Amino acid sequence: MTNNLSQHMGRAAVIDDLLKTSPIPNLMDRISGLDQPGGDPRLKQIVGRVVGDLFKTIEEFDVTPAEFWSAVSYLTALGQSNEGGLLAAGLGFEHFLDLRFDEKERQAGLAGGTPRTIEGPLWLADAPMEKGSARLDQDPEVGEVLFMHGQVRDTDGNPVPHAIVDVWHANTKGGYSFFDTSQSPYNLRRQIETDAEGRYRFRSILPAGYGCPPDGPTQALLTAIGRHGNRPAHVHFFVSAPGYRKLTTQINIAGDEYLHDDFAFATRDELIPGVTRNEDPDAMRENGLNGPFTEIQFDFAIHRETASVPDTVVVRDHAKAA
Ligand code: MBD
Ligand code: FE
Repeated sequence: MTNNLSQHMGRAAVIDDLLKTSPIPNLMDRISGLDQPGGDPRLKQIVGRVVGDLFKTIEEFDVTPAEFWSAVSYLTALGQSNEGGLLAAGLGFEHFLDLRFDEKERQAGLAGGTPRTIEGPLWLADAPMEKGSARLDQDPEVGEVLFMHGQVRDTDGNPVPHAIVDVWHANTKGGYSFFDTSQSPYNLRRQIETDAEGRYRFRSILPAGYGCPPDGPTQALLTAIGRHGNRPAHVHFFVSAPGYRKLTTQINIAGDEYLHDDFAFATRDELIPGVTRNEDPDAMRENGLNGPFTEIQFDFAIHRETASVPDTVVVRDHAKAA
């Protein structure tokens, strides 16, 4: 360790010496615009830090020009295939942002409530709005019927009527409508307004886990570092109501082989509800079904708005149908 550390320090010094051999004086300040009056001061600091850290990485690992240019090509391909958000999840950035949110809430004394976990890159704005209950599966796909229901409450246990439960999940092949054009727009996506008791309910089909596109740049990097690109089966939620902090979360389907091996690091113990398989013929008939179905009961606890903690509404680019 001492050796590593001194090697590292030695290399940092090497970088400074190397930069001084440049004919350009104050090279780092010029790269990041710090020697210019215009521009965003915070962005200058961040660009300078990131570029400097990458210079150090190149020096420390003696990165070859061929390796460097392959990384540039990689980023180009990543953008062209629109997988930036996918890689951000796979490299743990999105989970890391969650950890920072959690910590800020802890420091502000906010405790309890349903834990957050990552949004992921596959939400679609403006899913159809329904009151109280909804059916999410609108395409003729055969899958095990899922009934999910519960209540939205505040952290004191009071029901939150007229909250919006925005729910989205994959089909039985792990694909998300809109992004997977074999599905109709908004299949397996709805916004459900909770009733006067804060309750929501939906009928859908059990999702399969998600796998990164096998020929895409995200999977290519994961494979190159010996990782898989799979997520356990899950259902996403935004839960929001006026005067409350927006909750971004997911539930995982227990029993999935990737439950504790999610490539996006989103699993949390409190987000693995009990899953009941109902094979009672009377229950099937009552629900208009002729086969067994799965039931999940899950309540959400959301926090009241608090000025002392950063807002949980995350601003990021989102897909929008037509
Ligand atoms: C998903 O369905 C997902 O939720 C995440 C985080 C990344 C890729 C696909
Ligand atoms: Fe997902």
